[in-house]
Amino acid sequence: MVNADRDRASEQLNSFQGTAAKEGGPKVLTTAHGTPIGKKTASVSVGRRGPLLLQDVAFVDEMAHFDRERIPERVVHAKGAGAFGYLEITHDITQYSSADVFSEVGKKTPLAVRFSTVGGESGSADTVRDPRGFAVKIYTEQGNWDLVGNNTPIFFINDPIMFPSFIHTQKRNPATHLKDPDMFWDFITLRPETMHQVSFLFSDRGIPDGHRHMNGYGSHAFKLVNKDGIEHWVKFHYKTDQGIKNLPVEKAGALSGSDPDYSIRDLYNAIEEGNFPSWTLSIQVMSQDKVNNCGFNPFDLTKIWPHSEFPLIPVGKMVLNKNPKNYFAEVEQLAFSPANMPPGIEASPDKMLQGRLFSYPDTHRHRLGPNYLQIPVNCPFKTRVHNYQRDGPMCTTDNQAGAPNYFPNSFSGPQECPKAKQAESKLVVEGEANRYDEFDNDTSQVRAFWEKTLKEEERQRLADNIGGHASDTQPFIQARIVKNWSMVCEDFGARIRDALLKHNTPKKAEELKALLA
Ligand code: HDE
Repeated sequence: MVNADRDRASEQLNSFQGTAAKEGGPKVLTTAHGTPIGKKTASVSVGRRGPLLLQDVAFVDEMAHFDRERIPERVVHAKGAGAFGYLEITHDITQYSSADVFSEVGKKTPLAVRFSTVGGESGSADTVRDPRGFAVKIYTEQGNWDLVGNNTPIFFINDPIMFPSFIHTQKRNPATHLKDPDMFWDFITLRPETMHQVSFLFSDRGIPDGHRHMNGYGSHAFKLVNKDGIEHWVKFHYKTDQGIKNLPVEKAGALSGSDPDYSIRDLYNAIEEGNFPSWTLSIQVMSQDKVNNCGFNPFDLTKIWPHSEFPLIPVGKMVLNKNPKNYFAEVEQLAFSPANMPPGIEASPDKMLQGRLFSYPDTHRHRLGPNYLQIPVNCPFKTRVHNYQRDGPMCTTDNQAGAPNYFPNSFSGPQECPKAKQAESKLVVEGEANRYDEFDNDTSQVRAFWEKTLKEEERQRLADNIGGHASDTQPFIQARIVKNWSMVCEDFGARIRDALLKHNTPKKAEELKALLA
């Protein structure tokens, strides 16, 4: 019986019981190899007081599996919530892309989504200040298309070689095993390209109110290719139809203690109640000509494409209408990769994207094993996989039975697809191979965010949030924060300085003043 006075997440077990009753009541308990178990609450012991016998197969079966329950959690984005639904195309963009998913207005394609925080472990609180992951896997008839984005259109860095170091600064200090603000702000201030994303992160949008009230961004530029081989560069945007809602800092802090799973619960309940969240998918489009004449590098992930110049073009609607039946099977094992793109959608030269094309499948092979694409939630079930890959741990399919395992062959093994060959764009590149470590000193987009996007009270909260968080760092790092943000705008830097002076101990405030004098 379901109790109406409790939320749907709390009532999950009652709801299972209701379904089981309709299906004839509880099933017979068995070992993993299917043998019925007569007594589950006692192991076989010699006499009342033990010892135990190794011949108690049911005990060994249970314990040995328990000993292996954990797989490595995601190194980033470990805490998350998943759901299922569909993408419905509402506008024709076949002039830009030949991808089957966009082929006709009204077309619906099933998908899986996972929202997440980034830095914390899988048991960490949902309401922390952190970017949110916004990963969408669309099961298209031409294979899976994964858009593995965040709730921000930009990122901290623009070269993937910096990513492990950057992430380490958000993790625990190697000796104390504590979060360490010195590590974070030291790195941030040594790499000024982070300022755009840090300014976004410490603004009100840095703590979304659950996962339903935030936007998602593909963030990188991608290339769309149409049926005639014409190419355009695009950015993908998922705008929430629920409206943006953020949590005030105090409420978020309180929730971290009282309901650390706030966002998971909110999403689960909304879907269970039939209040299906949705997002509007749009693209920004840039021609090659524009790329050549753009005042900034449009493939630099620390930059946005201004909407005034590159307006949103509507594409479709994403609706989430189904909760996972089992979290581990369908969410923990969900494996996204920006490298999963059907013909008609391709990578851009964005260095971060290029680095990610390698990193994600690599991580999945480590976390889930080389046959991770056979796991139902990862399997491109709208098509069939035919290739020359075989064997490996945990092969759970027929391993492509008797089909030839080498190519080329004369025995009807899978053949190349001329249409896919035709759809693939040609890439012309030239240049000197080098390690280009350059901050282009262009802070104009951060300044525009501060001056034009934010209202007065939002500006003050942003400066306070930075000052409050960074007041735990050493004065020499604080001085660098003020110096860097003053490069964006004198007013921005001055307000952070004031916030630091307010939050610092009197001794640190004096030291900071001396350093800035
Ligand atoms: Fe990720 N990222 N990332 N990332 N990322 C992972 O993949 C990585 C980046 C994002 O719900 C990992 O399966 C590198 C940008 C999301 O399962 C890992 C770089 C953006 C998720 C990984 C980046 C993201 C991940 C960890 C720098 C937004 C969660 C476990 C080049 C545009 C997906 C895993 C989910 C997860 C690597 C930067 C989004 C290690 C090397 C930029 C939403 O592979």
